[in-house]
Amino acid sequence: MTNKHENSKDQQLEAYRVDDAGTKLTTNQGLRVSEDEHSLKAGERGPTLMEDFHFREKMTHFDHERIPERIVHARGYGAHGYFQPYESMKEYTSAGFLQDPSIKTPVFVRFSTVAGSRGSADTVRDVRGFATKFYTEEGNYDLVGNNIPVFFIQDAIKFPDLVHSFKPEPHNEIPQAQTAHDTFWDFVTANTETAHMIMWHLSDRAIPRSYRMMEGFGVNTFRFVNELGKSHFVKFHWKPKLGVHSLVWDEAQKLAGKDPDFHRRDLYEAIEMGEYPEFELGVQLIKEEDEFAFDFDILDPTKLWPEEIIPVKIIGKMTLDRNPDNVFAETEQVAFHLGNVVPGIDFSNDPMLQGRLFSYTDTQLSRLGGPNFHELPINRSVAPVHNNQRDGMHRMAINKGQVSYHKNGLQANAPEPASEKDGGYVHYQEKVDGRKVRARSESFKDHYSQAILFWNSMTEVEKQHIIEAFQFEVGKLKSKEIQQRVVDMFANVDFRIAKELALAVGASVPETGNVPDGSPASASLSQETSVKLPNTRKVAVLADHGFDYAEFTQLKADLTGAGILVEVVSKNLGAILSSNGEEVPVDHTFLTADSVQFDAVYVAGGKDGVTNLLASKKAPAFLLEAYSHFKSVGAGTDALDLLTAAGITSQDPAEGVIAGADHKAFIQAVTQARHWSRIV
Ligand code: HDD
Repeated sequence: MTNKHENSKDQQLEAYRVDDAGTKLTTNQGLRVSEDEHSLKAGERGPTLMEDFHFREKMTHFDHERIPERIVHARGYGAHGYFQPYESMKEYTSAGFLQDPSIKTPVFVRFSTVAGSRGSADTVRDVRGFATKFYTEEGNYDLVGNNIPVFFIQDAIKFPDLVHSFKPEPHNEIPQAQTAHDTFWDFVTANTETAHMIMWHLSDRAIPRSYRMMEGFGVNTFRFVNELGKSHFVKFHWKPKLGVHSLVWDEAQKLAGKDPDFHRRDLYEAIEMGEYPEFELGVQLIKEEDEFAFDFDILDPTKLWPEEIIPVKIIGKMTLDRNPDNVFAETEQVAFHLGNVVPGIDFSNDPMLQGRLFSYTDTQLSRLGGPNFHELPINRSVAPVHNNQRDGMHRMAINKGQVSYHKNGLQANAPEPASEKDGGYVHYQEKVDGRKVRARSESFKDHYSQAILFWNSMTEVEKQHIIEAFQFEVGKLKSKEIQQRVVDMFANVDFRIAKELALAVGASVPETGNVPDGSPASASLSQETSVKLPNTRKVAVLADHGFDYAEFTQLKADLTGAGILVEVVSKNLGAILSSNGEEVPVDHTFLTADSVQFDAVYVAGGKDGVTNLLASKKAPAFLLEAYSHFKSVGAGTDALDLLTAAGITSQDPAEGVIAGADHKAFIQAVTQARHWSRIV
């Protein structure tokens, strides 16, 4: 079902789209150009002439093609879509787009990494940004979140320090898009409020399998206000329909070289093939009067609200169904700001939220070159814009008339402030009483209990990954002193972390851990309980001349029938010939593709085909690498030799090793994604 709201942004963007197909080349002044390969010269071998306006215009524009990248979240990728509520949220908020389940609101989402430059790799260990712009009929509403529900620091004034510590070190600009260096861990150990977020940062959450398979969180505490003026504190969640899944670290590092665009490619391709990513919107709500009812401060952004205590209410779904036409115009120029709210949504006194409210608009002024960035097509509200702001760089609106001030008599006081009943935004009238102090509340002083909660909630495999991530990150440090400080700090979370880290980096093992017994766990924090689906999982089928065509065709039908994507990898591109003379096109060679780009690997059946695969060393290596990343490995009839050549036992096979052309079992294994029992 479509409605006028759903298409409002697309229709607005249509006015700005340019299609160059079938057109004549012109200058920016509309003058047709007769020639575009030679500059205007005094003689064929002579100097270029000043009067060559075409050369000058082309070159000047090129010279200024780049704009400053975002100071954080520089590398990102976006998509259009829509949001639709499941039910009216009238009881809690007057926000128009949350009232009517029949109304679809257009959205634009930008996913990002935080630390790296615009050209860095997608699969680095990092927090992922998850920013959503809702183009509502009441103006733009921006939900600017991350894929981790808490943050490193408690007060926005420390954000520049945090960012300086994780960016490449200033004296040599090394390392790119990594936190495994001295300045970051120096900051962490000097600012122990980071402990909880560090646990998430070193967990599998920081190496997602796909943007489509990660959660999103608004992080800060906001307010919902209903039409009667009643307020609830609210935290926002995005829950992916495909479940929450991750890469393994070795795979993530290899992907950073083999396919630095892994996540953007995944998102782009899924949308192009109609596999639209879906995320449900959830809210946790706390009554205003319960502000102090918990053993943590609900305004502290280093704390989550355990879902067992404050359940997540699922209130709607976002579907991303269209790739941008132009990444620069849309994804790069989009400007988010969590101060972009609509009536019914308001702020809390969370000291990080308060500081963020300044930073986002401010940063766009230098990034997008002046105060008119709201007029860029991707940033334009679909609600009409009328005010007395004027001029500035690149102004596009042509405001008519004599009047540009308020109050006025010459234009009957228009544009006129709207009453609350008429949609005018009225701030929630929270009573505030306090002295001006540079201080932090006592209630923000607990830095460890939720780091412990997170650790307690992990499965054994997830704990192992966290310890290995500690060993990697801290093992890269040059300073022995900082290494020891990390060991000592995380002894406050778990003694095992401290001990295994100390052993790995040659630091002293602390006497004991400092953790209270019987501390709680929260089931929602582990990824292992997440939904597992076969949809859009990618399987590499290794095949060569002489493969069994009937079996291959059946395999492809069975896998694609389950929603799994199948790509053929062989020695050479072109087509491979089956034992009965049928042809199948090859998608990749062993040089152009690697096991890390797939979720599972299958060896096509057929004796001659397998013998041909065995002749190359590449096929067994491909298989073994997938196996070592705990992925499913399958083999068709007569294909066991390749598994044996790879060192993967075929007798008494390990979990996720499916021999004998058992397609059903293979699909189940692929759905499972990783087979952790193989960890020795
Ligand atoms: Fe931020 C960008 C998310 C804390 C200052 N932030 C930015 C983006 C996301 C977040 C997703 C990228 C938006 C896009 O795709 O264009 N930031 C967060 C979250 C935080 C957070 C979830 C913790 C709750 N940020 C934070 C603080 C400050 C900033 C404390 C400063 C006071 N963030 C910025 C910024 C950026 C930004 C400098 C850089 C580019 C931009 O805004 O547009 O203003």
